[in-house]
Amino acid sequence: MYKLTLVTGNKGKVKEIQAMLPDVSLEICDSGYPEIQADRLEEVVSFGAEWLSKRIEPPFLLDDSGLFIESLGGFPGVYSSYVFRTIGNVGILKLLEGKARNATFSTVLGYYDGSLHIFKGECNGKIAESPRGTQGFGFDPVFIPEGSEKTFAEMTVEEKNRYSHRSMAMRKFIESW
Ligand code: ITT
Repeated sequence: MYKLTLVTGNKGKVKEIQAMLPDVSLEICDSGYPEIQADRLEEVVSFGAEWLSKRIEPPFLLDDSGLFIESLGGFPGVYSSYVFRTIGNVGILKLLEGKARNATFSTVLGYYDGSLHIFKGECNGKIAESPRGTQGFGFDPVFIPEGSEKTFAEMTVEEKNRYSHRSMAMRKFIESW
């Protein structure tokens, strides 16, 4: 069976990525990497991949994602992890009171096999009025993808993979692999 190292400490990402690679044995590396302060997810992934390439055996895959809310000027974006840990979904809903709710979820995957290949996926949608659902992780209870009435947290992994930013980036990666 083909082996691939996935660098993440997020078990939700592992489930979604494994579901799209049924014939691949994923080896999880949860040692992390420095997530630099940058304006774009691509920069975070490039720096992380470069740093990891000196420490772990290629090939490996890493995923940096963020939620970009239009009426908040793209916030939390590259700060999504910090914002989730601090104000969380409830804080996001408070910030959005009386504001437009359009948002985009983005994933940038970096595949490093001696050189770096970047794959980006985006999912447009809106922020729910209140959290709904118990599946998934992170901002899933408050994000409704275009074309659905459900939040990501009301979907199974397979359903979420029909819409999500991560699955779109994964499809691009799989095609090129
Ligand atoms: P890594 O170890 O892979 O870096 P992480 O959880 O720190 O895992 P990110 O920096 O990519 O991941 O994600 C930023 C935040 O956005 C973090 O709080 C995640 O829980 C959340 N997030 C990422 N992808 C998501 C998704 O598909 N659905 C909901 N929340 C997501």
